[in-house]
Amino acid sequence: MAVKKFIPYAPVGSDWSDKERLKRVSDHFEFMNRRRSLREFSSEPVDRSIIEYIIRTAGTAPSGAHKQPWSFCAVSDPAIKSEIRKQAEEEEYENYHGRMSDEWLHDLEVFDTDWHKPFLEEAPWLIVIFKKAYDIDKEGKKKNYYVNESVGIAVGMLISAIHHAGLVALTHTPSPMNFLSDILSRPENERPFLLMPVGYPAQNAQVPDLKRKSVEEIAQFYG
Ligand code: IYR
Repeated sequence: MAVKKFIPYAPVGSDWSDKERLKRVSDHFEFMNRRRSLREFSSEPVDRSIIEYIIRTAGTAPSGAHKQPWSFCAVSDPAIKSEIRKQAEEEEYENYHGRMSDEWLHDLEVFDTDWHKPFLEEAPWLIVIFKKAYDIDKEGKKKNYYVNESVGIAVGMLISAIHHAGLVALTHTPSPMNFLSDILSRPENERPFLLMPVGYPAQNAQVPDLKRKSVEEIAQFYG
């Protein structure tokens, strides 16, 4: 039997008034609503300590049975970035020349994307997120639970921490992306989940003119 050990929860904000709470939550919404995915990065360096804190924040995410089934590989080495770009572009070339359906290509028109991925070299950091399908210890394989949900939540928190730092990112999923395991020499139990260039926006960077769904469109209240 595992030992059950509980400690007191240290509550946050128990002394806030409703007014204060509403102000905080609406300010936070306005702040998060300014986040955009970018494809144009400045090559200005970002301190490793900033990236470390962003990853620490992602590591506070909840996970199935608290297994924390994630691994964040932060790459700033130009030779590794260049190899990642080369192999990602090889896959993306195939995607844009036959592997993606006409409907998919049509849906991507507003983003003006193609198989070229210069941001994979221009951004000062690439954070490659791996999910751990299972863990391995001295006794052998150990099960992880709700791995996609857990890693998805952690990446959401990573994105939010990147925005909080005044940096920008792109959630990029070259497909297939097994090449990332080889380039970064990841163990057999880790599978690539997302590739995220992180840095400052390029000067005069542009983003597509997208609209977000309203709360009425995304929420249903019962009671
Ligand atoms: N992976 C390709 C295509 C692509 C797919 C989706 I879904 C996007 O939201 C954007 C792009 C690429 O990165 O170009």
